[in-house]
Amino acid sequence: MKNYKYMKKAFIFDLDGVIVDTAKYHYLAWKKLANQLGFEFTKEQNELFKGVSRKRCLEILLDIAKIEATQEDFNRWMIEKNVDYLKFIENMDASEILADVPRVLQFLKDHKIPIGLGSASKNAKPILEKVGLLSYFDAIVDGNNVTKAKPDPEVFLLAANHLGVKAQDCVVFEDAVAGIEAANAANMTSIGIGDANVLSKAQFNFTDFTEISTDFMNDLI
Ligand code: B16
Ligand code: MG
Repeated sequence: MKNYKYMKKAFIFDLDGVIVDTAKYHYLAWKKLANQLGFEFTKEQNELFKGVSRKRCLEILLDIAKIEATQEDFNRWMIEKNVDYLKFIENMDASEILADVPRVLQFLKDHKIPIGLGSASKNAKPILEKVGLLSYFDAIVDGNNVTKAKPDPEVFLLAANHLGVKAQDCVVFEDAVAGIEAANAANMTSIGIGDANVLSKAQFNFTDFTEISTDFMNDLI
């Protein structure tokens, strides 16, 4: 007997921290820039950057170092960081996909459920291509398509729109607090991937996809 509370019609995935762990490459690129500007940037500080747009990350970085930049410096550092980041992700491949993500994607494909991406990254598409997952996605909404960053729901609402599904019929997988807030604000079912204490506003919590059973997925669809 179907649980009529759910019957979800589309699933939207965040990228960094959900499908792949690109946070470590973002960290290396931001650290390189920080060191070049004469200060240290720690892994703990990098936590603040998860799910946050590139522009906002640089603003936070400069705040940490109490550096006042001209618009010209700011723009140049944004470009430099991204050039370095692209070098770090150049050789990414399928081995970097987080555990059991392909199993859940395949489950959705097998059940003909539309799949979307909702990421803050402007590099989302090439990353999905490198790791060989691009063909799973029916809609990709990323940092190139939105004007408002998470926790604004724009990215997920746009993805639902592209998938042709009502917001309340969508499920979102997210690893960032701002992403969970965005999913909740969009009136979607939010699933936190990571530390349940940090992602306490999520409707469901899992440490990673290995904890997501087929029974659970069956209950949702
Ligand atoms: P880019 P997500 C986010 O990806 C990252 O978590 C965040 O650290 C990064 O600053 C942001 O993408 C922008 O990335 O510089 O590639 O445009 O978690 O929203 O998939
Ligand atoms: Mg993320």
